[in-house]
Amino acid sequence: MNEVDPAGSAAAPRAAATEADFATCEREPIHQPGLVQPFGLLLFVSEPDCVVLQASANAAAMLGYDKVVGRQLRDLGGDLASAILPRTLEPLDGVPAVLTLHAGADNAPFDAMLHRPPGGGLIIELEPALPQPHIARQVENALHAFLSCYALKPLCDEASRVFRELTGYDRVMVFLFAQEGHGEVYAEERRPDLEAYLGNRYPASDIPQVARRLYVRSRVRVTADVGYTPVPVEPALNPLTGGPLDMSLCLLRSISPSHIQFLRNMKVGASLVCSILVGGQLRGLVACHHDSPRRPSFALRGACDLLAEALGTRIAALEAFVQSQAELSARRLEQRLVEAMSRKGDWQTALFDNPLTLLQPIGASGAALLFEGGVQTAGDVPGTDALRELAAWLDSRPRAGPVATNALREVAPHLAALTPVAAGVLAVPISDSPGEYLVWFRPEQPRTIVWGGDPRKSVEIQGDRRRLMPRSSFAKWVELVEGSAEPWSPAELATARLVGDSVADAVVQFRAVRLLIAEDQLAQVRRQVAVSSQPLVICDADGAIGLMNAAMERLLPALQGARPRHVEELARFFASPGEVRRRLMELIDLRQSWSGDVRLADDDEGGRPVTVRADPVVAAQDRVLGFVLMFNDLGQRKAADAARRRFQDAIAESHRSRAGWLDHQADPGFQAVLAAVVENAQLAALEIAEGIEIARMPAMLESVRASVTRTTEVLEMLARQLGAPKPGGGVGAGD
Ligand code: BLA
Repeated sequence: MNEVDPAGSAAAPRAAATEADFATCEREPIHQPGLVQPFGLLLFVSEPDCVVLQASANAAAMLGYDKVVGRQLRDLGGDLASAILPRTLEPLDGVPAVLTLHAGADNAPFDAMLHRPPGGGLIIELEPALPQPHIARQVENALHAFLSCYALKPLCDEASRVFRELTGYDRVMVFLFAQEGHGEVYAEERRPDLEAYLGNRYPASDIPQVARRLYVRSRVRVTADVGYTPVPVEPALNPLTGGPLDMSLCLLRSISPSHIQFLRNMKVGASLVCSILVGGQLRGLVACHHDSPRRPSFALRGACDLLAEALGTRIAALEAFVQSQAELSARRLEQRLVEAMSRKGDWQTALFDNPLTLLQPIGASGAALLFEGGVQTAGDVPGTDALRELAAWLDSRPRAGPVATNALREVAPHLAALTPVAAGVLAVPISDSPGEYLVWFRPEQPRTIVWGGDPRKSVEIQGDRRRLMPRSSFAKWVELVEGSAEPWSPAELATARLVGDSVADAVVQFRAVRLLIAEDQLAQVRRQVAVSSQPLVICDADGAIGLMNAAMERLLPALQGARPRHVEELARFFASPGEVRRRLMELIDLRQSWSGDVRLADDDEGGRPVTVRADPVVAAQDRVLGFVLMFNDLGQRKAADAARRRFQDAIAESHRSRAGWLDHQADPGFQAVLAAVVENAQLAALEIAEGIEIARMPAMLESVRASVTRTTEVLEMLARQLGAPKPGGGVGAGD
């Protein structure tokens, strides 16, 4: 899990051991010690002729001969050769074959194991036969018991109980490795008078990596008598390979002296240890210790092998279950995000309206979303400024999936003040933009760690040499760990990653939708601006013209299709280009607004006057988005004003000249009609002046004026034709 910060190991002891000390341990070729334990004998024979090439020094005596090396297998008594021969058809390179046979001068019963080491030949291990206990029933019950455990702790408790009942050893420990390498006695069953090791932690160096690698292949190890004297294999070298015999899969392999020393220091007389493999990886050991020497039968070893295998499988199943639960809760959250997005276009409240769904799957006490400069939080979190500092720190790190630590101050000392609420930080990026994260928090939890002996004391100085030595004191050594939170589990990390992925998807979707909406709005506004009668130029922060509307193009007939690209290019269309350019430069470079009168450079019309209003458009944080330049054709305005004046004059005039006569001579009916006509015309003129484009105003007013004049003339003509006024009569009224 390389994206996970090594700060997870905050609780590892500052062991005085150096790399070099560990290297010495790691270099020991424990799989080819050239020695066996004396509770059995080893023969290494050639194939297919089955001549003994190497043998443990105790072999001849145990079989009752002078010597065995160089002899045919069939000359070594009993049914040794005939029992073994049929089994040699099997590959025997991964799992040894187990059989019972008779051998030696006395035709004695032996339990035998048979396998092929790398480089060829057959290794035969013989142990004086032991009565085989009937344990099938017990094993079956144990398997059922494992299957009814739904959490790791009860499962391991059950395992230690089952192993102790089955093996009868004084102490059984389920020893689990942490990701950082150290191990912990996670479950224990022991003789009541023995000191408890439950909960003790042991540094990684107590079980070197070479041993851990070996234990993946050889699943059961027996130390029948810790006080044994190792027996050499003779001759020392394997004639087929020229090197020491590879005894990786030998049950009789002599155990490393370092570990024997360890067991002696621990006052252990015998051990039986099984590997716990989860998904092919060594996750821990079931270690059975006995006060006095003890040799387990083949059947018992087989049963232990099987149960350890079942234990590993059950752990894998439980972890898969936890994982699938985590995935389920992440999926539920995703579902809510998707729903909220499509219903309200808002995914953020979906995350925060029910904080438990965000916090519980990760086991966090607080969470914060940092998105587009905003901060949303749930539960216990640091303050907003601190969150931004945290985001800046996250930004400064390589971007590769989640960042997790359970001791923030160790990886980011400048954030040490956050320790009480945020010693544990688990952050997932939710976009490729800096500062955008979903972060979970855990508070500091001062803890005591009980080490099974001072973890720093495994180094001994011998003369001028430092050596890593098996511990001699197992007295509990308590370490107080501060500044750290409960570490994030692999399942929690996986869930966080899933939730982060969902949120990242929502963010992308959200932004895509927003882009569509913005583009639509932009197009709409662009259309509106484009058809506006107000001449207008819009340019970006550098002065590049983004939009010049049709009214502007009409204002500048000199353009003739040559569209200026930069706002400064507009200067040449004005009568005083130098002045205009200076104003435009001040606008773009200094953000100086400009409003004033200028003249256009079209000399045929003698330079129409226009007004200019040019302003920068400033967004948040003084960022200039661009500039808007609006023009007003003073020529048009002046023409319109003149038209309006002409209109008023004309109306007044026609009223004076005609109405004079009408007023005095005409029928009062005609007078009322004339008043209505004038009023109507004036109203029309008002509407025209307010409502229509300034350029068209003079013509419209002129037409209204003309029609009023005509109406007045017609009226007067009518009045005159009708001759003398009819007293009290109206226009055609009543007839
Ligand atoms: C092996 N060390 C082991 C094994 C255990 C431990 C369980 C595996 C033994 C087996 O599978 O048979 C350690 N046993 C423990 C611990 C407890 C326990 C911690 O019961 C606690 C209750 N050991 C050291 C040092 C070195 C070392 C300092 O302490 C190195 C110099 C070496 N340990 C070491 C080696 C082996 C080992 C080399 C492999 C033994 C072998 O399989 O040959």
